[in-house]
Amino acid sequence: MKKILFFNPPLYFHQGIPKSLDVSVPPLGLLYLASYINHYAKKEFNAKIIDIGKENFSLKDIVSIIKKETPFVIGISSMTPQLQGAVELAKNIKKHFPKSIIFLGGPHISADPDFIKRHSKLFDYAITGESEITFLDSIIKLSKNQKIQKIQASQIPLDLNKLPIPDKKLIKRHLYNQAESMLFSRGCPFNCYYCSRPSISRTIRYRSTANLIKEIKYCYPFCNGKINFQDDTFTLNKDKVVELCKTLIKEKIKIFWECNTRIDLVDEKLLKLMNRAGCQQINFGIESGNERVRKEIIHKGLFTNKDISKVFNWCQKYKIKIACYFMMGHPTETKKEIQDTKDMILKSPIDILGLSIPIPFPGSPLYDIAKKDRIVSKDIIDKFVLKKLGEGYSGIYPVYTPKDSNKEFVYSQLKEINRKFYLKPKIVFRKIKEDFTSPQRIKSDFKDLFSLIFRGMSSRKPYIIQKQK
Ligand code: B12
Ligand code: SF4
Repeated sequence: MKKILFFNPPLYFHQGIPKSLDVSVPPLGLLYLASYINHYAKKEFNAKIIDIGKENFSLKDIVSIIKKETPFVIGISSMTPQLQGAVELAKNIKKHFPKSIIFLGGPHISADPDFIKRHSKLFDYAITGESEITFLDSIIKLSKNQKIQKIQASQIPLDLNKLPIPDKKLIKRHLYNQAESMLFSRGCPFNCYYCSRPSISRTIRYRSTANLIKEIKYCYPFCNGKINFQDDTFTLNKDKVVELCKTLIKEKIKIFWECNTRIDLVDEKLLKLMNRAGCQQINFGIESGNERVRKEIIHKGLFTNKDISKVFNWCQKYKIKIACYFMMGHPTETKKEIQDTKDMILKSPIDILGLSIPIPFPGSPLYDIAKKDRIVSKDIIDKFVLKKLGEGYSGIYPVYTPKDSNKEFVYSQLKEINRKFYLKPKIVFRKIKEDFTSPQRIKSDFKDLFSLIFRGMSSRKPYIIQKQK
């Protein structure tokens, strides 16, 4: 039996010690990959997952793990922000085990396939996109001494029902949030200008309601019915959502869930039904309070500010918490347009706010704009990876800010909005109430709240204003 070892790297290692964002969401992509191998090739392979940041493994610990496990193949997953960690990990493995076979996969390589050419000594192979089928096919070929290409584009799984349910025994489940991460669909057909995600997969596919319900039942004991749907746009196919909600209600499956979607992809009837089926929170990507910016720059649907208020009213009516993502500093955005975003955030009944500044990731249209505006150089990724910009990601990797409003202005606005938002009595009372029902959160919530009020930034996102290099 050949072992396959998957690693989720931290953001970076500092003197061999992993440094991660304070996150508590399991690596779902790796869970899918490992479960697929263990299901379809259980006689030939045994796949395991090591979440380095979560388990706090140093580079030294990793050498011991590899010595013990003697994997046939190693798979490293990486988003762009994790690249320093991924590269240091691969370097360390190659130094101690020069004959090891390392694959790179995940969001970064999918958006920037040329990366593998520039780092071919560290990574033997790379696969872009959703890789369950292509990765298994590749390790089977390698185990038969057949050749495979250095970089391959995945054959994406078209029938999601054929993917086994992610096996939670592959991770230390208790280390993560209680709410279970789940997917009803995969693929994103949209073109939001700041996003590189469609390079993983564009074709939209849903699994059957019965297949999803099987996973909900399997996970129920460890998540207590709390589910976070990680789909990019959960209500893209309203009929599928209606079918799911009706089944949950009919079968009396009491779950408490949240999902991501867009303002123009919900209506009153749907929200009412979703809430009856246990939906407690919707995360809306709004990104700007100004209609010109949304229409001309962001390309995230053609909803108006009136549509936004209408949807907020329905959410309040059906007691669904409103979480919103906004960004400030879009290309061509003026100070007046930033003010529109500020007004929308502070005057709307938003319960949870995610406010950030656009980050030019390779594979996104913003990356090309940022190159043209000389905010990023052609070799930004390699400089970032080799820590030439500094160690870590927040405050190190460049953010985009438009000519009209400089970086200091955008950050000062961001801090002011965060402070005003988190000092709203409604928000403070809700936090206190939530902490009473879940006391283990008190320490981190208060640390975060203080940080938001005094620094204007979450303690989880330690942005520093730094000169662009
Ligand atoms: C859940 C989630 C998170 C979770 C953590 C996820 C985790 N532990 O893995 C949290 C909330 C912590 C998070 C944080 C962030 N996230 Co996030 N996140 C997601 C989200 C919504 C779902 C991920 C998921 O489960 N996908 C489903 C699985 C099936 O897909 P997958 O992970 O891509 O895996 C498949 C393939 O990529 C491939 N694959 C993956 N790994 C490997 C490894 C090998 C060896 C191979 C061969 C293949 C392979 O096969 C997998 C199975 O099909 C995605 C959006 C999305 N739809 O993917 C964004 C996404 C991954 N996040 C993104 C970003 C930007 C962030 C943040 C930087 C945001 C921020 N500004 O702070 C932070 C950074 C966190 C960090 N550690 O550095 C971007 C990444 C863009 C990029 N270029 O890297 C995405 C794509 C969102 C977007 N719309 O752009 N995120
Ligand atoms: S931000 Fe836009 S393009 Fe990116 S995943 Fe979400 S909907 Fe798709």
